[in-house]
Amino acid sequence: MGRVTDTHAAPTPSSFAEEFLDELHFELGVSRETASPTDLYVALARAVRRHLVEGWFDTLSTQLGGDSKFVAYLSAEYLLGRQLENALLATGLTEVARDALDGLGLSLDELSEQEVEPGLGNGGLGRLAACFIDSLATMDVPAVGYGIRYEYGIFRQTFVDGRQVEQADDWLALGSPWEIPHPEMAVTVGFGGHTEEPAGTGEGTADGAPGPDARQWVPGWTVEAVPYNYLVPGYGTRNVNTLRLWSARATKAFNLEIFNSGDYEAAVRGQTYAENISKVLYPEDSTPQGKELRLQQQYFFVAASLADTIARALGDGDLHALPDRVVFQLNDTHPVIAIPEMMRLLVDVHGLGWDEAWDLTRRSFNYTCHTLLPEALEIWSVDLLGRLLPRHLEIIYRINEEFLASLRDSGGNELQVRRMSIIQEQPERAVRMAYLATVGSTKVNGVAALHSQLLRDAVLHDFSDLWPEKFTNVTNGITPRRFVRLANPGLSALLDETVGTGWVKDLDQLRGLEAHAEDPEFRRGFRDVKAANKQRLVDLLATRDGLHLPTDALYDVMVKRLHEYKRQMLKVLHVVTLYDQVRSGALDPADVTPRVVVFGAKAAPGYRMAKDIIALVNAVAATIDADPALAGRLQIAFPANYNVTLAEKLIPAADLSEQISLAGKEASGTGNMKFALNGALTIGTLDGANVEIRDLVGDDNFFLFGMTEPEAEALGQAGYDPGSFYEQDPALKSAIDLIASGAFSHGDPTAFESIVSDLLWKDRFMVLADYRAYLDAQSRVEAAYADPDAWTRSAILNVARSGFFSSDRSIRDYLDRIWHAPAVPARSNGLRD
Ligand code: CR6
Repeated sequence: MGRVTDTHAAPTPSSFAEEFLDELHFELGVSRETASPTDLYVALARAVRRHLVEGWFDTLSTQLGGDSKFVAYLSAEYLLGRQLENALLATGLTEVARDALDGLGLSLDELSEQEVEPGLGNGGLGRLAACFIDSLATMDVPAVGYGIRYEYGIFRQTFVDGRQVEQADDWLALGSPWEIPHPEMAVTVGFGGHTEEPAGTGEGTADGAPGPDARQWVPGWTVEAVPYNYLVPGYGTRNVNTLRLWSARATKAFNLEIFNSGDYEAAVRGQTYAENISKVLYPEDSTPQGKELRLQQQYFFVAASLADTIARALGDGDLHALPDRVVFQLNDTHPVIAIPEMMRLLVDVHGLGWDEAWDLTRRSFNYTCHTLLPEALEIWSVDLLGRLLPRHLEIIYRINEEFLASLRDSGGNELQVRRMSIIQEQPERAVRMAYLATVGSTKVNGVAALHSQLLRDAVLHDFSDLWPEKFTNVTNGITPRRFVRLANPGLSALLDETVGTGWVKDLDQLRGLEAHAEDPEFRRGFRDVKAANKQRLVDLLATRDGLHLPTDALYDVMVKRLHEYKRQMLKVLHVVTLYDQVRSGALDPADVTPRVVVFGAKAAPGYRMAKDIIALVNAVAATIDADPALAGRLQIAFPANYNVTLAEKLIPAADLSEQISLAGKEASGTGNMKFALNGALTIGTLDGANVEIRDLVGDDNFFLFGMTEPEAEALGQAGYDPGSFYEQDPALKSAIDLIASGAFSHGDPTAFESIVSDLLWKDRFMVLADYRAYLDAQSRVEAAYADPDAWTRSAILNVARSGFFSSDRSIRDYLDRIWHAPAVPARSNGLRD
């Protein structure tokens, strides 16, 4: 880095301006006159980053020096969102930077807009990981987030003729000022090859000699994992934690061998092959595809992270101290190959006996399950695993053998043994990663109370019978820094005035708002904030998407990945019904509550039905737009490429939050929490964390509808017939017939045939069964919205009572129930003195 920055003296606009220009001139090598907006942004980001580094050094030296325990969060996804504003907030430099830039004739807000968000995740799971590392840093917990530095994150979505088209997300194209690469710290990761007897087997000595259970893995090829550090600043603390993302690079040996054989082209091909590993994020949310490259990605980052963790936790220390020094959290099944990898390290590399190694491994790992859909539980064929990771497959077999033997010993019958086997036999032999995770972990948690209950009762029922104490719940949360403080400055100012500024770190303080829900003055202020947020959104969507939207309408928002279980179709049927009723004269347009229905959703590129639903939403939007009868009354806005950046503008503008999944299918949801905390009322089913939201905000302030999970289950058991709902409800029949008639597809009745026939004949997620209840609930929404004062009161109570959904609380729960890793506040090290 160019010059030493004196971070002891509080930065002033002029010292900050100097740092900014230093970066621009001496690091980027461009002058003020020739700098592009991107150059200016990058210089700004780097100037801000300087102010994180000292806290980061202090954090590292405090944590590494002592004998504290640290959390290693293993996650294949981190959906970070933009970094600049968050870093400014954490360093308290927002106003200094703004003034500094003003003085140079530049605008902080305009430069912030240049940042391309790192979209290294698909949806809720990746965003949860990002919220968790924010909370860990804020709470001074020693923690490292480990993951993959995908060269291409989640695709950019555009619409062509209303259909989704994916474009590569080259987020690194203009440089990435937030990362610090360390090629000199690369870790070698092996793949393929075979296993053999190690030399000197049976000697079982310490110091790395092979123990009695050791095998020697001779990989067929290797790649290097290069760490890239991202600084994760805590809010209101000196602490700056690390997010370490691994990037794949070809090893020299890998290339040389082929190169020496004279085939230059093959050598380069090899390099490309190796580097493919971290090339692209798989765009499936919840439903994995089981591709070989995906398993390579998983093992790649896990192997590098474990090597790193052991070095960090133990240095040259005693392996037996491992569970006291580090606790691994497996974010879903994606990193579960870490369990056999840890066994391999302990048994084959460090010479521990099997039983001892297994004890240490189990005590160090914990597993979070994020799903209820059976198709979302990862399974790897033994064929593929054996080819890619032969030693790991042997280890998994032995883990399974011993586990099944223990089941039989304790009287388990063969049926039970078969059900619980880590290896499934049909339709092909494959490893059930969720079972491996459960057997190899101390604690298994679900992500909302209902979800954890269903894990115990259904998905992992046999295991919870066997080990009831292993199962626990940690309800998800969201960071109030990004999703309230930064996303909703108007509300934040109002909160500061009303309950003080402590809420940003202690969200329970929002309770103090309750008393003000009855105060007309406060309500007016609250309403003004919502109106300003709508205006901000309308302005943004006008420039971003060319949409023309009213501000004086109910903003009804459904943003999340497109998935049948989330039931965007139910929302479409509601809109189509309104349109249909106006069209047929059954409903006077003057009686329609002015409403803007906002959708935001990406579909997995190979998910046909999801893409058809996107096309239908756009088609309905266009048809309604073209109909003067609905002008100013009903409109659909579907901005393309929903991402974290857009969410930060959309959520604060919402009046109504759509959380309408079939009960028993959405593990938790986290968007639901963001909306409630920004003063939207939820219309929702009793699913995931909706249950807890409703318990907390009160039934009067929540629009509940639809079947409960046991009801949906019973209907399925009884033989669900969607056609009977269609036949019995004229409005539903008419809406579906309208879609089938081609009314939204220029008269082409085939355009949405796949959707219509699926609804009528299959409807796996029971959209039709909940249609009537949903429409009734929407009528209750309209009635409530007609009374602005009562609505505002409910919205205020939603904010006041949702403090529980801070990710700080989630982390506290993880600490108390699972991790037991005390906070270690960073001590100033006087590094620059
Ligand atoms: N798709 C769940 O479906 C949950 C998040 C985070 C999900 C969602 O309900 O809120 O995880 N699951 O826990 C998976 O990704 C497997 C998700 O984001």
